[in-house]
Amino acid sequence: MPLENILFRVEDGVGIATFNRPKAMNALDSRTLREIGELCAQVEGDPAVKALVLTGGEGKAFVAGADIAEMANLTGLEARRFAEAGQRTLERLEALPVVTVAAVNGFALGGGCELAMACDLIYASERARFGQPEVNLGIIPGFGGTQRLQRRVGPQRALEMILTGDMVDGPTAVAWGLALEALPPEKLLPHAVGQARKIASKGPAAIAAARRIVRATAAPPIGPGQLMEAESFGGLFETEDGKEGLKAFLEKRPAAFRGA
Ligand code: CO8
Repeated sequence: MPLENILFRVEDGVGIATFNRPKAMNALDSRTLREIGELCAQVEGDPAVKALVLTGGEGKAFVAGADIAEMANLTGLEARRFAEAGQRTLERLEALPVVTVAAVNGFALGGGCELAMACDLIYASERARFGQPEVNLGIIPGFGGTQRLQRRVGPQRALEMILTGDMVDGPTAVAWGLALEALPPEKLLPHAVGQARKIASKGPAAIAAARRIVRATAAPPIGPGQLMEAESFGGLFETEDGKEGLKAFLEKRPAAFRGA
């Protein structure tokens, strides 16, 4: 499958994947999700790629979430399947044999924040905005956000972000442990690629072992939580509020939730 919504190049052993769907703020539609799978296949199959950096380039967005236009008319079952497909894709990204680095240049919202959190290391631009704004749409995170966010920032902060839908800037993300550093925009990608290149220069078996051990022991597995997340995510698409929230975004008006 040719990559259209992701530009991919390899420089000195570091793969640089740039999301490139500017008309929708790099939102993840099902094609882009499949392209992330294809990107993983390319990295898995190419020993010349020793590290992977994900970025939204110089635009306003890293990735502004799952594609709301595509989600708006899904049934509960279809929404659950879409959430599961996203969860599997991010698990595959997380399981890549090489280190993964997110260079978050701008909006990393919903599925975009979840995508960044599936990477080993997150560096942010001072202009970055992280958030899980799904409640504004009458739904919840569906690509593992209820699980990975609390493992990064602790359950209380995660709950605050998920319940308010508020965005946080790069420096705040650093203060909370969501990102490692907040850099001036022009320094972000060079820094992220530099760190990736440094790691890529070490022994691959040592890097793989360290990643495996830290991952396996840092926190309980996310599988059971992701199952609950996908079930609830699908269920919310059957509610009036879920339908209203998604429709309101597309109609550029505030949602009128009724508790139904
Ligand atoms: N999906 C589709 N289109 C989008 C999205 C998105 N997530 N985000 C932005 N766009 C589009 C806008 O509709 C707009 O299109 P158009 O020009 O045709 O009107 C264009 O991008 C530019 O957006 P704005 O005009 O809104 O630009 P602003 O600079 O005013 O605002 C924001 C930028 C803050 C990023 C704003 O666009 C926004 O709030 N976007 C939505 C963010 C959001 O709610 N993300 C979460 C989505 S839900 C999710 O990710 C759940 C993950 C699990 C999914 C499981 C699948 C079933």
